[in-house]
This record gives sequence, C-alpha cells and structure tokens, in this order.
Amino acid sequence: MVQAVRKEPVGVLKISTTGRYLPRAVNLCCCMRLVVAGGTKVLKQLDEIRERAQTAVALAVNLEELESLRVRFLGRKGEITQILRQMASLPPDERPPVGRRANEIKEELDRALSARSEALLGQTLLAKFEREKLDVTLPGRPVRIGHRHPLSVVQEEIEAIFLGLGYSIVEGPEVELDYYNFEALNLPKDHPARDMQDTFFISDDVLLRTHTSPVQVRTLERMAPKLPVKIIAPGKVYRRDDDATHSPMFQQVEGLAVDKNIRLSDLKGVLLTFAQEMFGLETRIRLRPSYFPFTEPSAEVDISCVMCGGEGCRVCKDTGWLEILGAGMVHPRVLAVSGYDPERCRGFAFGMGIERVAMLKYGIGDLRMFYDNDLRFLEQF
Ligand code: 2U9
Repeated sequence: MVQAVRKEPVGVLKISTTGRYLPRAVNLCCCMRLVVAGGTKVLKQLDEIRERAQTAVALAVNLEELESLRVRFLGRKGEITQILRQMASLPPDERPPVGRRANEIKEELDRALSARSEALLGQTLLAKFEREKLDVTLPGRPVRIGHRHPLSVVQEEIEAIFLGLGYSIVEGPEVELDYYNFEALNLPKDHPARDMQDTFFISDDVLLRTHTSPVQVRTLERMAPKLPVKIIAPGKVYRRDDDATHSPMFQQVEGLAVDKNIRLSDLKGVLLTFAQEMFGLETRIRLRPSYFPFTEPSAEVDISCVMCGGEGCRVCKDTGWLEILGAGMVHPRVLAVSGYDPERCRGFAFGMGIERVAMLKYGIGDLRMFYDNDLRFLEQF
C-alpha cells in the first residue's frame, strides 16, 4: 500500500514502503493510472481522460451506467481528482494551467452527463408510452371541484343574518348531561313533555342532545348576571325519529336574547327580519299559540308560502302558510336556574331545523335526500 509520497524532482516518485524508486507510471487499476509528470504531460493526461470520458458518456445506454461514469471520472476518488492530487508535486508555476484545465474538463463532463441523462430519460419515457400505448396528446381529465353541502350553505346564511343583528355564535357538546338538556330547561325527570323528544340515552344522566338549547343554558350560566345576552347556537341534534320529514340526526339553529326590557314584539321583529332576509322581502309571518316547557307564552311561527305567496297551493296545502320555527318568551324558571333574576330581565328564544328551512327554500320534499350523498342531487346547489 502507498503510505507516503516524498517530494522529489518532477518525474520521480518515491514510495517509502520499499525505499525503491518506481517508474513514473504506477498501475492502480486497469483505467486509473497514477502518473507523475511535468505540467505539459499532466495536461495531456487530462485531455486523454476527457476523450475517454466523452466517448463513454455518448455510448452509455442507461442511467445506471451514467452514474458509474460520473463516479469514475468526477468522483472523490475519480480519475480527474487523482490527477489534481498530483499537482502538489509540480513546480508552483506549472500548477495553475493544470488546475484550470481540470476544472474546465470537469464542468464540460458534468454538462455532458446531464445532457445524456436527459436524453436517456426522454427515450425511456417514450419507450414506456409506446409499450403502454399511452397517448400523451390526449386532453387531461378536468379536476372536479367540490362545493359546500346545501345544509352548510343554509346554516351559514342563517348565521350571517343573525350576526348582522348583533348575535354571537356559540357551540357546545353533542353528548350532554340530562341536566343541561332537560332539567335546567324546566323539564324534570317525570315531565310528560320529555316524550315529545324521543331521546338516545348513553347512561341515566348522559344523552345525545335533543336540541341545542343546552348550549344556551351553559352560556347563561357562564355569563350571569351580565346583560344583554344575544346568541345563536347552531349544531347537530339527535332524536329517535326516521321518515321523510324526520331524521335521527338533524341540525338546528336556536337563538336567545336576554335583556332588561325584552318583549314579545322584539321577538316578532327579529323573526320577521330573519324570514324576509331568508325567503324574500315580500315574506310575512304569523304566530300561533303553542306549548314548550322552556317558554311562556310559546308560539309556532309560520311564513307566507314561498311557492304561492299566500294564495294557497299544493305546497302549503291551500293554507297560504308554512310552519318554519318555534319560539316564545323564556320561562322565568329557566332564567332563574341559570343565574338570571326574572324580576330584572326577560328573554325570548326561538328554534328552527336547518333541514326544514333548506327544504322550504329549495322546494325539496324529502329530507333524506340531504343525507343520501347522491351527487346528482347535491350538485344542484
Ligand atoms: C333557553 C331558553 C329557551 C328554544 C326554543 C323552540 C322554541 C322550538 C323547535 C323548532 C323546530 C325545535 O328543530 S325543531 O324541532 N324549537 O320550537 N326552541 S323556543 O328555547 C330556549 C332555549 C334555551 C335557555
């Protein structure tokens, strides 16, 4: 093994392992010769390497072969690097032209390798296309761009209307405590009105919320006794129901306003504004007496028929009206359990099903179409 090279006059290499002078060229391998020569000779060697390298690159038939040529000529132990290592044994004034030439050749070879690599890649791809009978001139398939679900569109429209009226959006858990879903809303355990909302129970006290009202109860608890409270609570709710107009999961938006002098006329004004922004400025509303345990008085709210404008048609069953939501003045007991003094403030509340609003807005007869995931239906919105 070569251990050290002593500095000797150009043209003589002394290998210290044997102590003997060796000829100028020492064969290291079949193609890499360590030669110590004068500057001119080294330049000649460089040109000879360049010739061999260019020919080999031009004849290379695949990328692997090109890579091994890169290692062989340009690598850390490659032929050109070997030549450069010898420069130390040249007289100082002969070194610069050798260094310059070596760098030129390296750059030239690098370009040749890249060009050949690109050409080979192109040939490989063409061969692949030919094999697979791929017509690269065919126009591409257009990317299908999705859009929001119609229920999300309607929910965002409802939210935008109430945000415009100064309401905030609040959210809460879908798995709820019996207390927040029923008890705090004036629906104790034995209350018959619990049957109006067939409930999925998880345990005695834990259930899937049947409405988003618990979100409002939690907000009141958190805010009490601060006034005013103006919130809407959108979200999924769950009831044991399943037919053309009921689904075991549906989506609601409920609203609540609590302040010192809130009146039923405020509720009517807010609901009329909502109906007109949602269904058109010509829309009218009417309130019919109803019953909810958490509001007193309570009302079912209708809008003038979106199809016939109130004349009477198949959609409104000739009544001229369509039921859209429920509402009422918050029961004093509900305010009290959440920390508000019913002597000092009052509130109104309302609730609507997003599916129902969307069905009326778009004239859809079966709620289940929203959940069938049929793109022919969904793409129409
Ligand atoms: C608090 C106080 C009162 C929420 C209300 C309704 C009336 C109502 C139904 C409409 C159709 C639900 O989707 S639906 O089945 N909702 O009629 N909801 S008042 O009242 C509240 C809520 C929270 C603290």
